[in-house]
Amino acid sequence: MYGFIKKAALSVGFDACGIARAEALDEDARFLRQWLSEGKHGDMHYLARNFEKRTDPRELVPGCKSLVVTLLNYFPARQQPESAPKLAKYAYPAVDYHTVIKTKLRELGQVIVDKYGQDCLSGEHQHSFVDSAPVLERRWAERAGLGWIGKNTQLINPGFGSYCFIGVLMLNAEMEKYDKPAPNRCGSCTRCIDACPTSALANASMDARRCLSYLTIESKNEIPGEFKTGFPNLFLGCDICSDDCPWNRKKAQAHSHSELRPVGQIFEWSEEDWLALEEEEFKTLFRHSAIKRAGFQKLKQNLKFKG
Ligand code: B12
Ligand code: SF4
Ligand code: SF4
Repeated sequence: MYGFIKKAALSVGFDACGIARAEALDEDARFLRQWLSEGKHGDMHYLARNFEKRTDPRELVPGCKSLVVTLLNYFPARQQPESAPKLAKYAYPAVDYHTVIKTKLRELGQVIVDKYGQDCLSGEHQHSFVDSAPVLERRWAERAGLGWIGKNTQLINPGFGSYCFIGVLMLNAEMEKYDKPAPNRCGSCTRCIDACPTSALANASMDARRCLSYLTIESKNEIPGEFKTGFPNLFLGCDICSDDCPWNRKKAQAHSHSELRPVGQIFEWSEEDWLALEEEEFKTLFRHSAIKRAGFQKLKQNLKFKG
């Protein structure tokens, strides 16, 4: 079953797949509790909910015995011009990655059910997850041998770096074997910590309240004035600590997933074009895109936030 699932994941279009045994993440639970108690999650209150489910997948999906973890490389072949305000690369595709990955996970689930029967999935529960459920996806990817969690808190795959989305399929079946966690290969490097313009990273952990990705996407409030000095030329998400990581510099390779085709305009538009963008056009152009999550008003606010 182990070998069949790993092959099937590649055949539905994922770039890598690993399988981990379902168990409680006790060490992560301790870390997460502390992280939350320090308020490092900011206004992302959902991270404090469902603590038991978040730290033990068997609480989320009763009967879960194995986690099939998949990676989808999203490093783009083309990037925005240097002079334009930057979107993080995850937001380039015209179709939101949640939709793309959910579709592939469903296909994978079906291939597994066709071969091993419906009992592989637990009853009426949801089985496939990407981003929006209480699942510690990076830790599970690490446990499934797909890479390690770097000092920038990103999952780094030794073959193609960290520009990859993580998907998880929970199964009601034991495997004959499981993958082993990959060793951490950050070594003495501190490039991500040094590159972060807001000092959001320390001790392989993040204070999300200081992260530009949080401030430009997740936070409902205006970006605090203290970040004005040296604010980089970006307006939605942040890739600075990923761009600077030597593993991405050496290993990132352009994806060839047609489902992740970018919105063409992002390569043409200057700052003036972004500022002139009206809500109706925004809604049409980005109707299926991950940019929608931040919303038009937030995008405009971010564009105007300058030091
Ligand atoms: C909340 C969230 C954010 C927040 C907070 C980020 C953070 N570091 O927690 C914000 C908005 C800042 C964010 C930003 C980004 N995100 Co985000 N985010 C998430 C989300 C929804 C939950 C993450 C979470 O649980 N955070 C809580 C912290 C405490 O958990 P954690 O960092 O995973 O740490 C756990 C372990 O690593 C461990 N741990 C961590 N540090 C330490 C230290 C010690 C000593 C110990 C013992 C344990 C330990 O304990 C923790 C609890 O288990 C996940 C999806 C998911 N459900 O997992 C996506 C996810 C992590 N994000 C993703 C992406 C792509 C991004 C961005 C690149 C987007 C962008 N370009 O702007 C940036 C990257 C910023 C960065 N440097 O991490 C991808 C990551 C892919 C990858 N290769 O790693 C995910 C997995 C979504 C997906 N399905 O693909 N994100
Ligand atoms: S994403 Fe940007 S702001 Fe957030 S930790 Fe990385 S470099 Fe810092
Ligand atoms: S920049 Fe260096 S320390 Fe940071 S994640 Fe990459 S290898 Fe690790």
